[in-house]
Amino acid sequence: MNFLWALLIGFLLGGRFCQAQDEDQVEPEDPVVDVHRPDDRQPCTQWMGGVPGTPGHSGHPGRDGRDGHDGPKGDKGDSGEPGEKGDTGEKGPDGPMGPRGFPGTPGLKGERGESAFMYRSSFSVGLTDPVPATNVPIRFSKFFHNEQRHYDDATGKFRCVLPGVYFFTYHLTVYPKDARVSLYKNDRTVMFTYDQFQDSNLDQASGSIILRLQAGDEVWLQVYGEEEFGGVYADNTNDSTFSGFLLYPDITTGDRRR
Ligand SMILES: [Ca+2]
Repeated sequence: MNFLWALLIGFLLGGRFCQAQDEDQVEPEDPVVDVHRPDDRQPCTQWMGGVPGTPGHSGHPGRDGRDGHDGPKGDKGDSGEPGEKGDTGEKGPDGPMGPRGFPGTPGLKGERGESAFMYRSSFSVGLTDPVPATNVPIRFSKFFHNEQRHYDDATGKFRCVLPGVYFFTYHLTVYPKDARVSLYKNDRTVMFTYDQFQDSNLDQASGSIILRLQAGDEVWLQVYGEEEFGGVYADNTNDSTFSGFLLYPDITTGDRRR
C-alpha cells in the first residue's frame, strides 16, 4: 500500500517539473508565426537530445591595438667605462712671475787661494836731469823702487812680464818751457799731457792710466814736438817721476806660479 502511495506522489511531482520546464522555454509570441505550421515541440517526456555540432573555424586575426601610454621613468644606469686618454694639448701662455724666494744656504768654503806674493810687478823711478831730447823714450835713472827690474833704464821702457791689469802714473816738473808728454804702449800713443809753462814759475804736469797688458808689452813716456828738447825738468829739489804696478794678474792654468 505504501509503495503505491510513493509511486503516485513521484508521478505527480515529475509531471509538474516537466510542465515548469515547458513553461520556461516558451518564447514570446511572434505575431507573424503561422498558426497552421505544425508545432514540432513535444512534451518533455518525448524529447531526445541531438548530437553535438563540430567546432567552428578560427576567426580572422584581430587588428592591432592602440599604442599604450609611456611607462614610468626607469632607474639610473651604471657608470660607463673611462674613455681613452686624449692627446696632449697645446702649451699655454707663461704664467705671472712668482714671488721672490727665500735666500739659499751659504755655499761651501772655497779652497785656499794662491798668494799674491807670486804675482808682483811694480816700479817707481825718477829723473836725475832734465830730459835732453824729444821723440824718444824718457830714461828715468833714479830708482825709488824697481825690485823686479821690470823697468829698464837702458831703454826707458817698462816691460810686462805678468799679464794683467796695470796702473801707471807720472808727476813731472815743467821748466823752463811747455811740456808735451805722451804715454806709449807698444809704439802707439794712448794718452797725452800738455802743460803751458808760465814765466818766472814752476809748473807740474801729471797723468795716470790703467791698461791691460800682455806679457812682452812695453809702456813708456816721451816728449813729443818739433823742438830739440821739452820742458820736463828735474834737479836736486824738483823731481819728475814715473811709477806703475800690477793691479791684478790675468791668471789662467798655464800662467800659474810663473
Ligand atoms: Ca801750466
